[in-house]
Amino acid sequence: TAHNDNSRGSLIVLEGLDRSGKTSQSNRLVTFLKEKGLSVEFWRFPDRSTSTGQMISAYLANESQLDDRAIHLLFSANRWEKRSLMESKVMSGTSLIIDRYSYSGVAFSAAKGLDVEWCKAPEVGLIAPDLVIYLDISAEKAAERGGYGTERYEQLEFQKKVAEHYRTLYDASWKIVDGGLPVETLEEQIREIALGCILTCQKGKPLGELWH
Ligand code: FDM
Repeated sequence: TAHNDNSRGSLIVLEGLDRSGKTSQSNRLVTFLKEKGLSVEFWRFPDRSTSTGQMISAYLANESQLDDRAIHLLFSANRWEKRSLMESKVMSGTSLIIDRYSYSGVAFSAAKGLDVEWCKAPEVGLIAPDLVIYLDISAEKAAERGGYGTERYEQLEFQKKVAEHYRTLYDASWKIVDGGLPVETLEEQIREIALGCILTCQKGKPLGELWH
């Protein structure tokens, strides 16, 4: 993976249900890419460190109540806050491995019954990922993995609805992997897919925007 000085990095998103293994696979991928000498950072949404992130965090912990549309827009604003930094990182050659993005935004809010097109609208104009790796696992199987925590949304029936909505968001940037595979097998698959993407971006594939 030769890296010339002005080639751009990649925006790679991992998506999936709660307990699908996204976070640990994201971390493993970041470690691997760093060991290869690539410039890479791990990001996640929601980014709980900003002021919108703190409102989101309180909502998820059931410490505050918010209208479904209000929280949806906060999640979106939490991504908009990071848009310019994201663009400058990627354009200066750093790849970002991101745990959740606009697909979580739409799938979780739509699972509450909000209109999908309404949910997508505030995401339009955010940077489109070069690659979305979807860790496919049934809600039942995810729930068996040591159970859910206590946050809002960590419930079987709700997660089933989220899975249905994720399915409607698949597009050409998606690669679906089997979240039920052994960790190392999955890690290997993800490495290969990610390296392919990084190479394509280095060769000059333009950055896109959601939601075209
Ligand atoms: N979530 C996450 C949303 O509802 N909308 C969003 O835009 C994003 C990014 O927040 F249940 C939900 C998904 C999950 C919760 O995510 C917190 P983490 O990955 O557990 O922090």
